[in-house]
Amino acid sequence: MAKPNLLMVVPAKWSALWASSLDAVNVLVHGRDSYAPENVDYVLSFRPPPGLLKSFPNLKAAFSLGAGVDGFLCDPEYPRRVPLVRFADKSLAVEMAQFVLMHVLIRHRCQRLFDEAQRKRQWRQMALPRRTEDTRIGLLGLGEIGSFTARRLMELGFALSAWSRSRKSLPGVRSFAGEAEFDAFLGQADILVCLLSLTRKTAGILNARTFAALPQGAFVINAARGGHLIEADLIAALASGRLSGAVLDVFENEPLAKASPLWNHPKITVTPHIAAVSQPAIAVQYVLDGIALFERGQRPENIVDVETAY
Ligand code: NDP
Ligand code: OXD
Repeated sequence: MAKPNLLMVVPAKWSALWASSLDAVNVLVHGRDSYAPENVDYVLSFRPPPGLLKSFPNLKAAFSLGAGVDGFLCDPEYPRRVPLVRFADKSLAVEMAQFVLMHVLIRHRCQRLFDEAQRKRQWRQMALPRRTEDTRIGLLGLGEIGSFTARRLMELGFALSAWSRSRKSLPGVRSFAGEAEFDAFLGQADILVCLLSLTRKTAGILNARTFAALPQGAFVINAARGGHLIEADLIAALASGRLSGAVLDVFENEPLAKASPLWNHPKITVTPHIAAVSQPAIAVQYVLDGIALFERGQRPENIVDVETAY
């Protein structure tokens, strides 16, 4: 039987890694190899050029290199009959939890103050300004990554709540659901962590109205997508003191432009979309396993609902 053709629409460093390790499929690299559109059986990408996928009449499935699939579904011409499989590996949840815990602790333990004191050779002792159990962390999104992160934060003793589309029953996490409970959720979140999928409904959700509903001096971590944040609203909320600081791992335009005011804002920590990076070896296996299932007439887990867009 002929091997299926997998078209990789990925940066060059990825295609080199993958091409050598795939025996079960023929690998085609977009932009490098010539191919007939009707011969493309599967596609792997993070953000394919809009309109590309609809040009493959025999496409059997698309695989996302990331957990978020907004890079596919922002294409208004995405062929909705084609199953879209997302990379929802535990490794992403582990790495994201590490990222969130690190920044929550830097904030909670006032580490930036101690860095400053060290530079000035000051021996500056103090107790935590707020007890851990009184520090309320609000997670926007309690999916695969959000729920794993919530458990790790709870183990450290923080007070946890989460807002999602559907009601959750995760022990120790106060669940808020839907738009009707959004403001109540915000009103008790000292540290707001965005781990939502990016959809039409969640785009721009980190905006002036949201910041105004948080407790005075709240702290914001966005590790989901740049499209969740209205950057100008964040800068205004930091200037007015409504927010005390922010950590941003994701941006509307990546890489972040050299001229962006976010880079050297004194109250913002910028990281280059590294909160949870898909590991090539694990991702290779996820795609091979998924293709094997499709070829046997079965469907893998983690097929995205194109209606809800996550
Ligand atoms: P999931 O699909 O498992 O979870 C998404 C969560 O968002 C769910 O809890 C869902 O609610 C909630 N949600 C979606 N739409 C709404 C809405 N309209 N109102 C309220 N809640 C909503 O995704 P993951 O946890 O796997 O990943 C989350 C995101 O993290 C990804 O989409 C990606 O953007 C980002 N990410 C970022 C990385 C980085 O390196 N910075 C790495 C990996 C992921 P419900 O549970 O009720 O359906
Ligand atoms: C993802 C990402 O969605 O890397 O997995 O951002």
